[in-house]
Amino acid sequence: MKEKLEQIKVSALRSLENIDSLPALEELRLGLMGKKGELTQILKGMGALKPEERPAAGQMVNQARQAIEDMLSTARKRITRKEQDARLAAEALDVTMPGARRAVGHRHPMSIVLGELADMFLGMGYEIAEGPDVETDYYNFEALNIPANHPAKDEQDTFYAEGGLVLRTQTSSVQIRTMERKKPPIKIIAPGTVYRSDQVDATHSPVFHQLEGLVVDHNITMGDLKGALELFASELFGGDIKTRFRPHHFPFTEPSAEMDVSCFSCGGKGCRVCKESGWIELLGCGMVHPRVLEMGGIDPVEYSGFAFGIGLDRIAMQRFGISDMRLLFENDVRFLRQF
Ligand code: 2NM
Repeated sequence: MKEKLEQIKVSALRSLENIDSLPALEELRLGLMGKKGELTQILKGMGALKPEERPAAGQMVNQARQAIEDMLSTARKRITRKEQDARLAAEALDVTMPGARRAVGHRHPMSIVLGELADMFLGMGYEIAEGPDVETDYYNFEALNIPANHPAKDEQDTFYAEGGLVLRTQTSSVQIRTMERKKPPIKIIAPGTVYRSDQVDATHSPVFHQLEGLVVDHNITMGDLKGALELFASELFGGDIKTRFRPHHFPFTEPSAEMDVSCFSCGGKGCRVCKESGWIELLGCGMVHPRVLEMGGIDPVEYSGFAFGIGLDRIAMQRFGISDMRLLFENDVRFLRQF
């Protein structure tokens, strides 16, 4: 029996060397000390011994069991420690690593340009006015002295919505609404989205952006208009820029003009950018038509005013070297990320 017990111990020790999980350890324990375990069998077999042999045999079995329990306990500690080490290694966190960068959005080039221009006018004392994109025929056309038979009202040019409403074709409706609400002095800009039923190509889009301005007070003259817009042009393009005013026609201003700036690409000598003319058209302007003042509730005998309108999309394209206007509206993040 002594040999048998010794053999069980040696074999258990050997098995333990290859065990590295708790379930496998439990399986080994049951094989030794469970109901049908080897040690249990030996204990059961003690009944067959002579009474005088039993105390010594019992002591031997108990010693063997104690030894095996110690071995199992040592192995259990080793396996638990190893499993814990593995888990800690897997969950290890290097707190000195840089964190995952949060994606930061970019400002749209249109917003950048609009913000810069708005800042220039705010610096000259203008306030920002806003109004609805969907307008009545009255505010979009009639109050601006655009007669019923005017070609701009054609369905080819204007988007008509139900109930005689239109998508505003310019932001001038905002100026009329402001005149109705406020007594002069009025000094506002109205930036915003406008809509015209244009064929889409690299330089035309049915959705584009304008910044219009309106100044109404006593004794406002064409000199005030020129001073304000020349100052604006030199802020936008730098002090060396030259300007010129060409006569033009708009229904809502009289007289009307377009303002050109000397070509910022060639300095006025003539190049492809300015189509060899040395000049680039920047904006439309004029003295507010007396009838328009009147429809805004302002007495044209007491007051006068000037107004202007600038297309923002072309300025953004020039400013950032964008060759196709459609890029401004597609909102492709590969494009937008560049600003
Ligand atoms: C332009 C050109 C000239 C303009 C006129 C008005 C209003 F409402 F006061 F009559 N607002 N904006 C105007 C004048 C707009 O855009 C090229």
